[in-house]
Amino acid sequence: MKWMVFALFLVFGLTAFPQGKSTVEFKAAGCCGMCADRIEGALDVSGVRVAEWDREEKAVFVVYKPKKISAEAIEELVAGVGHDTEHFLAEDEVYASLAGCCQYRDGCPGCSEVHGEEGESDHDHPDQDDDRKP
Ligand SMILES: [Cu+2]
Repeated sequence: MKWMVFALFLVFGLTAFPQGKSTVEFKAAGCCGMCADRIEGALDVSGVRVAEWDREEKAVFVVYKPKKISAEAIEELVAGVGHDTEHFLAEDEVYASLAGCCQYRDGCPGCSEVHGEEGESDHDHPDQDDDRKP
């Protein structure tokens, strides 16, 4: 009898993500907290439940509804605001419009001066990142 309870528990544990949610994680280039805001902002769309960009890992973790949006489309959204991902490259024009400290292709040149060592959140640039999706 005990094993049955355990088995049931296991089954329910595995289906703890109801309503057909999926997760995806992919690399996305970026530098700082502004990049995080930009990337996460781009993923503030219908079908995406959770979007988090990890600055250390340079990776985006996303919880989404596969019925509404595909993992591919999610990556494209990130590339669309200027951040290269595993499978999509941002357009040069969009990339060029990123704030100086977000120029990750040049090794994030402005980051150390602008943000210091740990200054992730206490910087505020003029609104240069209004290139988000409507
Ligand atoms: Cu940045």
